[in-house]
Amino acid sequence: MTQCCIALGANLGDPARQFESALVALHEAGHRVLRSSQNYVTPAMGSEAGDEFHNAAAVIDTPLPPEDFLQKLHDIESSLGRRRTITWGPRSLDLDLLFYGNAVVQASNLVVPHPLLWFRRFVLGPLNEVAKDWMHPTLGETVGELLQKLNVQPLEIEIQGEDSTTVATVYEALRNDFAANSFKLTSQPTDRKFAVVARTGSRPLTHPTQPNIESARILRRPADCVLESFLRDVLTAALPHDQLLTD
Ligand code: PH2
Ligand code: MG
Ligand code: MG
Repeated sequence: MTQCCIALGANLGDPARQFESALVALHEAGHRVLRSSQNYVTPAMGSEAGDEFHNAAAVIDTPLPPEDFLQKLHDIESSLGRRRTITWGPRSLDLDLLFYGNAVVQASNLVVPHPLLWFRRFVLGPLNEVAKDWMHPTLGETVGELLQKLNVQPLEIEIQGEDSTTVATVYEALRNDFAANSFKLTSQPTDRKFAVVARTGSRPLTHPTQPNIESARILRRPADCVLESFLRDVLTAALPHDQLLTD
């Protein structure tokens, strides 16, 4: 058995029931659900993501190797009604593998730890409830520490490959959508930064914002992705919001 962390997300149907059914299905398939968080209502990240999400996290003991466990999660998503249509579109159930023990896996179909978890409050918030002291195997920080980093304001983001005028213009376009002084953009390298946005020539195989494991605080922006909307997604995921719990 290997201890794993998973994230649960949904913004269609009855999220609380879908989460419950997913955990029951895992149990019935020979897993142990060691802990599960409350359900959090979180602002949707992504302009096509739809309404606000419900998010949760759980610690699961699995008898399966990583690829098979991921396949099991996908099977449960499908059996509970998920239809894969648009990337980041509304969904009735999304089950993501966050940690698999302290394994580091970088295969074409599976990247563990989940490469985007470190800036997503909708993942770290629930995860902090069930696995606060879990050590991120490549960042060398616990879940609690990663969440703390999201609370340091302003969040400073270095934008590579853009001049200061462009960065200032993008800041002006975004600032009214988020709390005053909650973030800062710079075109200059600094050491106190929260993240770096780097450009990639071509769209990565996996996901537009998926960074490489070895440069985990780097957000890779594909050349065809508009800086303003890219940053809006990152800030929506990272910055504090009204905290609503359900059930
Ligand atoms: N999942 C996405 C896209 N956007 N936003 C929130 N708040 N929560 C999610 O789980 C989520 C999202 C793609 O998996
Ligand atoms: Mg997801
Ligand atoms: Mg997913």
